[in-house]
Amino acid sequence: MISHKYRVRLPLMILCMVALAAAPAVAAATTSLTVMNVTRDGKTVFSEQTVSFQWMAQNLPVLGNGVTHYYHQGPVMNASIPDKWNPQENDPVILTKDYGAVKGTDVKDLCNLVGGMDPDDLYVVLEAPDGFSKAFAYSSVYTPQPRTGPVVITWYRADEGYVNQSYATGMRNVMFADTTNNPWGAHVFGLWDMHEAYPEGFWYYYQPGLPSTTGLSVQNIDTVKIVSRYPLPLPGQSRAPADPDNDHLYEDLNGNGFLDFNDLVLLYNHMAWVSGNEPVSLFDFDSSGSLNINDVIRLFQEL
Ligand SMILES: [Ca+2]
Ligand SMILES: [Ca+2]
Ligand SMILES: [Ca+2]
Repeated sequence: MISHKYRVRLPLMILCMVALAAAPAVAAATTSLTVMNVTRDGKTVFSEQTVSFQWMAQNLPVLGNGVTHYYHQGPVMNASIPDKWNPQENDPVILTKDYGAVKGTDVKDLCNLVGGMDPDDLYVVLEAPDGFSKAFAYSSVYTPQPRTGPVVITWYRADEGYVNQSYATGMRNVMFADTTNNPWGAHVFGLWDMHEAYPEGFWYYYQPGLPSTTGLSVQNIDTVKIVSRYPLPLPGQSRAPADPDNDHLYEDLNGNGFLDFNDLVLLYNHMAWVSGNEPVSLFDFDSSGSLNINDVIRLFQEL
């Protein structure tokens, strides 16, 4: 027998549950990051570490003072500005792209938790759980020019608090650019800053002909991935070794898509080079900890 009280409340509860189920998914702030160093195909992780934003705040240099505002520049829609790169950095709409008085951690310091990045590594990718991601060159992360500033993963915004409070778009990367060369003396990562300081392959366009640096800011980041240069193409090869069966061993040494006899010949002929230039774990087919003829024999048995 349902009491009077429940007769009233049950339909209300059901109504609430239906309303909740129908509500659109709202992205939630992320409060921890996994930093990884991976193979060039992304299939194999060399090292990884997961850190909370609190740990980052306590153990790594904090960038931002919670007072200074940082801005990016969106696409120039203003018809009175014909040069869509806007080298003068003076489109008034810039001032509406205020990412707040943020604090955060330099992506470089995060990369260094897993051994750091080398200039020859391919890039760093910042990823969100919804699949959105953006890639950054070594130079943008490790040797940024003042006009772009460091790539900072922010976990605090003065008007919203921390990412476990109301900073719902965090953790978010914001570039802490200097105040050149806009008319307001604001910290703006402008379109021309990107053009002059970032390699062309890392420029972002809102649509063809309309560059944008707001598009380089990823919300709700949960992964920082160094995509390394490894494995390297073997001497005389144009393609990098591959792992067709996804077991983290790279038996396709010539990178033609499958294991063939030429892969054995390559490993046999270049064993010393592979030992000296590649991460040995990728080619240690007999799990002995080093490379020798037994790895070639093991590969032969897989043919
Ligand atoms: Ca600027
Ligand atoms: Ca494999
Ligand atoms: Ca092959």
